[in-house]
Amino acid sequence: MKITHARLRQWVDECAALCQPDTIHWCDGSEQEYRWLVQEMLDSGALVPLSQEIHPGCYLHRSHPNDVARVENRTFICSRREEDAGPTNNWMAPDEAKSLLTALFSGCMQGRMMYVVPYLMGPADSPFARVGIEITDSAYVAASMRVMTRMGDIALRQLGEAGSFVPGLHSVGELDPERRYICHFPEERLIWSYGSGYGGNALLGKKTFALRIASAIARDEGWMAEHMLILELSDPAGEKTYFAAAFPSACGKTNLAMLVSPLEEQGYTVRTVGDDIAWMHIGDDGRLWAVNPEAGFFGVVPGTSRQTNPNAMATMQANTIFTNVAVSDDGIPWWEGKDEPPPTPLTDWKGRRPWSGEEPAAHPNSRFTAPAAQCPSISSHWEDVQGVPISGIIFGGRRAHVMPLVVEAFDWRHGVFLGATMASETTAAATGASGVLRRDPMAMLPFCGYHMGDYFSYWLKMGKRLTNPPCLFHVNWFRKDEDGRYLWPGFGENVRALIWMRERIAGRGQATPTPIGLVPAPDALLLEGLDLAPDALRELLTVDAAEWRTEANDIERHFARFGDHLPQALADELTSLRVRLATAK
Ligand code: GTP
Ligand code: SPV
Ligand code: MN
Repeated sequence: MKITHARLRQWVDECAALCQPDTIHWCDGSEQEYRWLVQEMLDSGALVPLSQEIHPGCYLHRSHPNDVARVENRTFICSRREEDAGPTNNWMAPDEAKSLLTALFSGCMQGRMMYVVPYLMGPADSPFARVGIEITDSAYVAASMRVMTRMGDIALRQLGEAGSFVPGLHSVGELDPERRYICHFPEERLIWSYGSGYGGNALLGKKTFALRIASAIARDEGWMAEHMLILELSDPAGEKTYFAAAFPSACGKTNLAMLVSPLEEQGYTVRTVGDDIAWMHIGDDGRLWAVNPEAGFFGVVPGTSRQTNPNAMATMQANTIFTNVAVSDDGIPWWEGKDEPPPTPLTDWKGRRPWSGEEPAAHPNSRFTAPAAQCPSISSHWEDVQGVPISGIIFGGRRAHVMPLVVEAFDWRHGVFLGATMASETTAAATGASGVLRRDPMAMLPFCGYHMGDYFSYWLKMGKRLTNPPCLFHVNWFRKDEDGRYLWPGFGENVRALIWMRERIAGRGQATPTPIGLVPAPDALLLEGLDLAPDALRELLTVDAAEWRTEANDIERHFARFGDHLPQALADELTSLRVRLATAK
């Protein structure tokens, strides 16, 4: 396709002059091109074929062992003013970032190919879709972008001769962790990423554009870019309710979006609209309408089985790039939590054969990259150009204690407080220690492209603009008993919490007020067919006032970080919580 967009051509020329690739390839997004990319990687060893009989079109990629997750400490918001990045982001002055990375990018593609990857975030022809262009020297990134986005000519057509696009320059560099920088220039709507080939660091449509840059664009334009799955719940009357849910990385979004309802016979089914990111706009009806900007899933593999997530298993059966899983001699991928025991001999994610058994065989953040259209539970509305109308927003985290199974906010403002004070144990999705409890507001701590305090204000403002706002909730599938066992079975059974939320939205379900919000009244949860000890249920719904008084103190410290950017309304919510707790048992 002829490139008629002058600024695009100019930017590509500038990047080529800087990086000095041997050749430049403009990706058209065709099947034939994808096959060529795969062949190049098979030849170079970047991909290993899996059993083409059992897993047609499936390959294994082993990333560099020092490059297996997002790097939050190497991720920067390069706004002109440091204050605009806020206390939760790393900041670097734009000039400093530009000169530092210009030196790194200089000549970095010598002897290599530069791929120009045009891509569309959002359904084709949607008024909410946006164009990005990623320049990369990684065939793995180019191939992954074809799965994860609508890539190639389709994006160039949408761009036309003068449309706007978000440019992103990426090089794997020398994969030196000390020379790894993921830089965002929110005012310029520009991304520069150097030194990583992994996931959210390198597939620039995802976290860097669709969340960090898009959150800044959305604030300026009156919409929302959120780290949320989107799902469709059908009830026995055939009515559909759409939920968006924000859980931190590796805390259950993909699983909830794809859940198989144990209550299908009773008429409750779930369909998938998106598993990671929601772009939401206010409709003429005063409701919030969400599109999934992505076209594929970059999902966590460990823990996925026919038992826990059969839809994900079916999705990754074919045409999937696996990253950092283990593999048997006959090309069958394996990971911790798969239904079958490990085959022997097994080659671990680092390529060591046989697997010693001392460390996990698959990396805890190993992933599958697969087209969304392959998901058996994909909703017939997943590519609707106007999106789907959201009736419930769910926040959630991974908390062994304190937080009940499900809570409904008293109103929007209180719901924003629940989101702003969310906490969760860290996971392998980012480098650093796992299992450390941290506040992760709206699951956006690593992804908000501007000051988090201003982001809270923006949420409050959106609530005022929505004449028909969604109800807000908080869930926790991960509460544990004294012996460290999960109290709640999770996965498909989570539909029971969704059904209660759906009933609340419809003005029917029964709730009991607690100091922290409304929990299901005794017997309000549909538990038919579930073998759950009455004690476990009681504990799952317990709000312990003493624990929560300690929690309130921690929330005060959390809020203190935001200084005078903290909206007064949220400080008032904390005061109200303390008042309610003071009179509680
Ligand atoms: P990102 O892709 O990093 O954003 O993660 P995610 O939020 O989509 O998380 P995902 O659904 O991939 O789940 C992460 C891990 O949590 C997997 O190992 C799942 O098996 C596990 N998990 C998901 N849902 C549940 C649940 O309801 N209960 C329990 N116990 N584990 C769960
Ligand atoms: C996450 O960490 O939230 C992910 C994976 O979805 S990554 O694309 O690497 O950010
Ligand atoms: Mn995610």
